[in-house]
Amino acid sequence: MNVSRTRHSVCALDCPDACSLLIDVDDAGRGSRLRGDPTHPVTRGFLCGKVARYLEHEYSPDRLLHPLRRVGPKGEGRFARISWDEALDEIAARLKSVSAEYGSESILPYSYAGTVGILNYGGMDRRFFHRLGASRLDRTICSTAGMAGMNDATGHRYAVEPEQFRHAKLIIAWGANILGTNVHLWPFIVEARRNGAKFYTIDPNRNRTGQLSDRHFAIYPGTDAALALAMMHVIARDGLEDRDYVERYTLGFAELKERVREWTPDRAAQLTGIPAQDIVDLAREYATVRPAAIRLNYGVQRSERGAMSVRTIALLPAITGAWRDAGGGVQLSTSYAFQLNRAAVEMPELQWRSPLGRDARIVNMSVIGDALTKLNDPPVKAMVVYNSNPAAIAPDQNAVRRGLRRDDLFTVVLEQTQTDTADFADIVLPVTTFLEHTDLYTAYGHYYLQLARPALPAPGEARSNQDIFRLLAARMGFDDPCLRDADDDMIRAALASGHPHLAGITLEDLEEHHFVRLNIPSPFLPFAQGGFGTPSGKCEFHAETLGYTPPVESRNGNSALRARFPLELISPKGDDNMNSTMASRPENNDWNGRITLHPVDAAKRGIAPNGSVRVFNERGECTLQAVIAATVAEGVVCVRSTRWPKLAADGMNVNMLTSQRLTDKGGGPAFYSCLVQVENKR
Ligand SMILES: Nc1nc2c(c(=O)[nH]1)N[C@H]1C(S)=C(S)[C@@H](COP(=O)(O)OP(=O)(O)OC[C@H]3O[C@@H](n4cnc5c(=O)[nH]c(N)nc54)[C@H](O)[C@@H]3O)O[C@H]1N2
Ligand SMILES: Nc1nc2c(c(=O)[nH]1)N[C@H]1C(S)=C(S)[C@@H](COP(=O)(O)OP(=O)(O)OC[C@H]3O[C@@H](n4cnc5c(=O)[nH]c(N)nc54)[C@H](O)[C@@H]3O)O[C@H]1N2
Ligand code: SF4
Ligand SMILES: [Mo]
Repeated sequence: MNVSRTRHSVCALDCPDACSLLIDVDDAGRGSRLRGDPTHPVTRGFLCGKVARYLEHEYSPDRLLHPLRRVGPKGEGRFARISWDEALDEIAARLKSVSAEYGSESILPYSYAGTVGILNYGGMDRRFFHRLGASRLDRTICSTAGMAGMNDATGHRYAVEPEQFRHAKLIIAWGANILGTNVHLWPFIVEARRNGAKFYTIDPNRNRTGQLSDRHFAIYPGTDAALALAMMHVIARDGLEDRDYVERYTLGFAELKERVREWTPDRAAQLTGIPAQDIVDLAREYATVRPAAIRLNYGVQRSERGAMSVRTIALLPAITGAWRDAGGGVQLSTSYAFQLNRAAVEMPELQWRSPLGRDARIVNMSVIGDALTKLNDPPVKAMVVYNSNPAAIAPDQNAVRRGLRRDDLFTVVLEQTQTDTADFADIVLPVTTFLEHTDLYTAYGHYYLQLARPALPAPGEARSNQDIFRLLAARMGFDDPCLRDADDDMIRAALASGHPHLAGITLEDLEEHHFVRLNIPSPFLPFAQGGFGTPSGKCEFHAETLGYTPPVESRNGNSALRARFPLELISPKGDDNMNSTMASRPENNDWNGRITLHPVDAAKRGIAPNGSVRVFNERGECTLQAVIAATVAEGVVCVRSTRWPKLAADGMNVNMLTSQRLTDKGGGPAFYSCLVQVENKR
């Protein structure tokens, strides 16, 4: 292989690690090898198994190369090639007519994080839809409940930096499958353990990470707040709080102490399934071993009380003073530190030049099923989908599909491959991968800002989201110069926020160095001396609003529902796919088509290993293969997400079962609060 040069890029998948990549490119411009950048302090020269093989996707015969128009019924997947001119003309004409007849808010963008690059995630598309007066999408599908909880706990949603985990003496992965979803944190944990640290996991599923821990706490789904409150009970009862930290930097500890008096380990044991003595041990150890780091990931907040779960957990380090130490505190997400000028990128003020002349209504993406089938003020008549695959990843698929099948809904899908969602499109537009376009990258698992330039040519007629929305704006006749801004103009606008974390960081720096650390101290100890984003600047406990309510769909929730659907279903991430991205690889399709049951639950139902089972509830059903293992507790079942429905024999995946019920705060989906029944398939 003739490697003519090595180029830089950044992995754009929705992963905390935001890896810095190196790609070998031969004389013909073809990429031959991908590897992690050894100079990046968190990537450290390696990639996860998924993206090490990304060139298979890049050069896959399944890549979409030309615009397509649907020629068969919706969902069937029959399309014919058309030119870009025809595609753009048709889209512009349809958007105009829908807007004229039903109002511009009948148009809905639907997107999430197929790429997390600032521009292609949310740049020219936002400007375009603002100018059009389209409905605004509330992008809640992943993390908003956790953000709300973290915000309640800390005000500023900062996090322990990954590099500091090496100094910890106790590390708790709390609803965080580190080996599967955040593997670049792992080497720091290995280093800490070599220096004597203990590593614990708190998770309803004893996955690879749990199997490698020193101790695993098999918590029942959605009961984390009860555990955290009982830990507070033990810490306060035994006087293990950091009195100095509590006095200087927190507010309301006396009331908190009173409030958690009722949260005895026995009471929490009933709810969480973790024995009372284990809760006592965990609380004592957490309060006395320093530094103590909690890696809290988003798994915890995909339950009905997800925000409260995150909030109570994130209060723990303020009680024990863990925030003082390098390697102490909580990491949920580092993203808050990237204080870019998003408004300059998205330009919400363009809404005032739209036919509406005001801010448009907001539609929550987590209830897209209802939005497409029930909204009436006005109904959704046109939808433009990009960076997302709602026909696989959105909850309550039967509702979603009823919506997507509507013949009076005009649907445009911007995609790399022919997903289930693309099968429902009227027009499909081929898009680039992150190796083929420019973008600016933040991260949610480290503190380095990165730039990527195209490393490979786009195949066929594929274009970036940025280019497509510029073209569409022109076709619609919008003459605002900002709808023609170049990528680099928008990156400069993003960097010019005036925030001290970005001071002095320029496009030229990023061009030269590829990644640049934010202007934050090293180590970054955001709350070592208070500094919380609250009115008092202290961590405010607000004990009167703390508490635990079981999810409706859980073993302690609605008993009538539980009598019919006695099993708690969680559907966490697959290790080797990224949501539905790369879930079409045969081995992932196979893995994601299995359900793990506890041996007792399997025996009760006469289910044999590898047997075909029907999993169902009031919303839908799905056929899966049984795996029988005590990696889940009795009463809990687990399916990896997210299979491509069209690759399953019955055309269904786990989201046939999940509900459109929203979290306590943040309007997120309660994917992991889901009751089902399982029986042998007849
Ligand atoms: N390999 C891989 N990596 C990914 C992704 C992927 O699909 N695959 N997805 C990316 C995305 S979009 C995100 S948001 C992140 C998410 O990253 P994570 O939050 O780490 O992923 P999840 O699998 O959602 O949940 C983490 C763990 O929480 C557990 N869990 C479920 N319910 C509960 C509960 O009630 N309490 C507790 N304590 N634990 C619970 C699950 O069993 C799982 O092991 O990962 C990103 N990285
Ligand atoms: N049951 C269950 N459901 C879940 C979850 C779960 O844990 N369990 N997790 C939820 C979470 S946390 C999330 S974040 C969502 C994720 O849901 P999505 O954000 O929909 O993520 P993906 O399934 O990866 O689909 C992203 C799509 O974007 C495309 N894409 C990539 N780059 C580009 C680009 O530059 N332009 C365009 N136009 N398209 C691009 C990819 O080809 C891919 O088809 O799923 C949610 N659904
Ligand atoms: S998916 Fe995550 S771990 Fe894998 S290469 Fe991308 S950023 Fe790195
Ligand atoms: Mo996510």
